Amino acid sequence: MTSTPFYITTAIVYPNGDPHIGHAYEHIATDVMARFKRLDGFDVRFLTGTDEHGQKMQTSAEKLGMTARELADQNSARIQAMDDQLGISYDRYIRTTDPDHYEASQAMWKRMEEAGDIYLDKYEGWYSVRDEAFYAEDETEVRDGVRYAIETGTEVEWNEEESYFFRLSKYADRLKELYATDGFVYPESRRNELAGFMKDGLRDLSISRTSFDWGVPVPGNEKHVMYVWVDALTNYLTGVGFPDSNSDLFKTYWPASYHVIGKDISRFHAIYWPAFLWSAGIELPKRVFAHGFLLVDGEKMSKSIGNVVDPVDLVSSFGLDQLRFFLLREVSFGQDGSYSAEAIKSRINSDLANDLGNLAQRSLSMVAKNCEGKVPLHGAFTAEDQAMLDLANALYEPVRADFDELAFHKALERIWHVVGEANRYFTSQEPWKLRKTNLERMNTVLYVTAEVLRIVAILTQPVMPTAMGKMLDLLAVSQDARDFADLGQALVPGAELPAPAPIFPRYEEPKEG
Ligand code: ME8
Repeated sequence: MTSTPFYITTAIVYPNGDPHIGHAYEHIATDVMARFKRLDGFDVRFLTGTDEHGQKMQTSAEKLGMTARELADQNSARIQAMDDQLGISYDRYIRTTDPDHYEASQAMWKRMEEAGDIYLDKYEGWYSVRDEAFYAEDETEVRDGVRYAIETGTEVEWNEEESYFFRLSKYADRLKELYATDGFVYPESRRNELAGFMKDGLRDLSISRTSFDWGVPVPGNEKHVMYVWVDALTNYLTGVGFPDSNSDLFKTYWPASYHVIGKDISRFHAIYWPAFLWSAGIELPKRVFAHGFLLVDGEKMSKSIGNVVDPVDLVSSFGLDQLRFFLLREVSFGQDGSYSAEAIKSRINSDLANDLGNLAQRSLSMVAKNCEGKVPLHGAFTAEDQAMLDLANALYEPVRADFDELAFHKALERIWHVVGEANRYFTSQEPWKLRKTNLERMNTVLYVTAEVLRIVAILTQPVMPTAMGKMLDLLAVSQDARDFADLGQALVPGAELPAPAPIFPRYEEPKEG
């Protein structure tokens, strides 16, 4: 049986500065989804990388006395190193300076040109280098003599140059129809924002620049480089072998199942991108999910406030799986959420150390001492035993439905509800007393608890791959019995178990000095 393809992407990061926890958040969430789908039997392709062209990169490099390429090389490597430290299981790390990406971007341009959608004119208007975006006059405001984009608060500058334009206006009705008949953009609240943006129709879009040269050359007119978003969006196609649309890679994985992006770039993904693809005669991705922003202690991260959080530091302080769990459990993916050191410590100590870690430690150390270190031989299940097992066995379907909507926090809440029930079950059955009065009952309670731990660990692997892998080791679940298709394969009584070891230590403040 061939498995269903699932192609998922993150936004590609501008390597003009240090990667921060907002990038880590998006990459972790997308990684969790990729891992979930692999365990669920899908044929997954996962793309992430860096967006290296444009005026922002060129200006940042000049300030540092470097070339744009030097800055891109240096920071792209740092972002990839961050991803590796975060356990991001990408299949390709794309850099928009990769030669095959130049080829893909130029092929995309030619297709849009052949469709009659590109013409040469002059651009006169406002541009924000920080956002790499054009703004109409009524989208800007002047404060203290400086003009800013209202939506993002970034400074804009006046631009006047010869430029190629894309006939975006032609696609306004088709876009409105897309939102009306098909979900396309999620969560739904973002769709309303986009409809607002399009209410007065759409202006044609300037898609090339002549005032700097750090970009993909426009085919046939090398005085121009492409507007960075034209080449940036095309990365999703390069990642599956475009322009060779007959390649196995392209035929298997395009259209993408999900583009995961932040809410600030939904305009580019939900308006420009579908229009470019229609023009080029290429199918649209199935869904764009625009997640919320991660704030730090409730505030927007910024270098001037000095509250930019380095994800690699968080991994050293709290542990990787702990960080991954925290980010997905704490924040509803479609909405803004906040990171704080207090919040992560509290999740580590309550959800991980107390609820799951303690249950595993208490039950498995009893098994080690009283059941010869083997999966206990259980007796007949009582109504309570059966109810506990049924609760755990019923998790898969709704958890899968939550994941299909990228509702990670809901899935984890559901799983942790069962962990809570398992703690109550364990405490109320008092196996430590049964040890003296009814060994068969003790064995059964320990078996049921271990079986619940197995199901919880299998389902939680995408979020905490290392810790859940350890938990499955402790339960002697073999490597080839850890997919969701194996959820129904209950633990075999009598199987030898390794010595128990704690999985989630409590967070303790580091000692002074
Ligand atoms: O926008 N919380 O790059 P980028 C959550 N190169 N997500 C955040 C965030 C925060 N505080 N800050 C940024 C770009 N992000 C373009 C993308 S895609 C073809 C080109 C998210 O480095 C942001 O929303 O500014 C985006 O999805 C990603 O990080 C990269 O941001």
